[in-house]
Amino acid sequence: AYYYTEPSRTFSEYLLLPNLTTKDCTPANVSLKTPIVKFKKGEKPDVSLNIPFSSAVMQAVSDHGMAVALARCGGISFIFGSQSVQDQAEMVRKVKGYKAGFVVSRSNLTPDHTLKDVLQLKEKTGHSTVAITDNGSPTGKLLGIVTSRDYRVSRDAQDKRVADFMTPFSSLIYGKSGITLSEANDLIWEHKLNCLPIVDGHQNLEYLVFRKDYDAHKENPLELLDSNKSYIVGAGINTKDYEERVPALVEAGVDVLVIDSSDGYSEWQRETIQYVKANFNAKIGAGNVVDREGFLYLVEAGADFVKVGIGGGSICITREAKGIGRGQASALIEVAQARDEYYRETGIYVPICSDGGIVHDYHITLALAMGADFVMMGRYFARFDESPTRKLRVGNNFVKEFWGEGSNRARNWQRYDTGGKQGLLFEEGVDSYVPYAGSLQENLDKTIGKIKSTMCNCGSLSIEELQQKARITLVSATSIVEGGAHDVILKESSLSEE
Ligand code: MZP
Repeated sequence: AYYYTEPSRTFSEYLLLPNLTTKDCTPANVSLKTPIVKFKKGEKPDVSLNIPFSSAVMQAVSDHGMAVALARCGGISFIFGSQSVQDQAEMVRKVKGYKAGFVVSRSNLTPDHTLKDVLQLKEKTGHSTVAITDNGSPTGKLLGIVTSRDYRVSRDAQDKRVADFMTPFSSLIYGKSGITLSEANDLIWEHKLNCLPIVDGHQNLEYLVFRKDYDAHKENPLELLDSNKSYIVGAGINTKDYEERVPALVEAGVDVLVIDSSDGYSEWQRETIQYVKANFNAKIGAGNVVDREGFLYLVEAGADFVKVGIGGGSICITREAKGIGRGQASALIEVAQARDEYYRETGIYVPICSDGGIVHDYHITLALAMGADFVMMGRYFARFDESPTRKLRVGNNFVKEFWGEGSNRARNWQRYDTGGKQGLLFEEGVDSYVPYAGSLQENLDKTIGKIKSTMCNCGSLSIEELQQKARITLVSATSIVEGGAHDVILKESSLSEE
């Protein structure tokens, strides 16, 4: 056997040291844009994200609802593959069908309502809507609602609805213009117009809706309308039924595929990647791996990105059940070094995704600093309204259900299969609850705020800069204690004692 001399380590064993923060290094100037598929030096990746977040390929996390919500915030969901090919393709189709930018609908909302009210209305009516607020936050004043293509109202009624709805907001509505939405967008940006473009089902502009006090510099409604484009979505596949699953997903419009497996260093994965590359013009990630050899094997097989992590997931008992895995930080550091070396030698940059084991928000910043281009999270997203599971009351707390793909509940045997008899012989995941945490957007805003602030402490305005400049130190067990509140009597606990 080969013995590693260093123990394998987790994120909580590391801290970042601050670098000089220059005056222009403010959270507002930080960009979290990141590539998720490979690209050649000097070129741009075909698919990138505005925030380095992806939601896990899990029944309890990534359905079409989560996918739309996360894509709207700039991330991506990978729709779970442990369901029939038809059901998974249908979910992808639903996400791609959420084409925003068609009709402004009438509702009982007034300018005093907030995005929260819109979300409640959306839940009640089931309409797919994008709400536009004056400062982009849920508490901002509502400027308008844009519904999707499938919002059915007759032509006349629709016109009336637009007019009625916009009356409280608008100072002016221009009638039919005969230009396309993208032409309109160019005009709007060139002239910095304070307006919303409304288009018909053929993407031709029907109205420009203006609001007197609308400040186009504060918020870019066109970005929220994501123009002429649908939301980005990924989907998980396995190494067993890919010849049936991949064509259906591609046909449904999926943007990125990923082979979902607890151990990706296998000939099964190489064959799957090669099948996809030979038959489709599709992007495909592979994994999971925890070392240099696994990374290079998948890259040479043609993977567009590689997922890192075995056994660190919150619901995962693989390490206990089988004794394989590696501390997430050690795995990531080694794979990132292999990726950088590969880039220097070939000029091809292969993004890596740190998957599983993120517990605190700062773990995300650490993962990025250690070389991850984006992270994948299950537990984090499972806590929100948008995850597909039930919200329950346990004692005095609200919780959401969250179960592993290797649990008896999910029975995703393909994820753990190493050949041989089909079926799940033993469990590698648990069925659990996570504390309910509210809406995705509110929580993401906070997490992103923390990441950007830490990046400023590290003097970095982009993920790439953070990766180059970060100074990371190991912490001793005693100094971890020093990091929390200590040697004080916390007010909350002393009050509850009374
Ligand atoms: P976490 O964000 O909840 O800590 O981890 C989520 C990750 O755990 C998933 O993306 C996947 O890689 C992994 N996972 C999913 N199910 C299991 C299991 O049942 C698992 N063992 O390990």
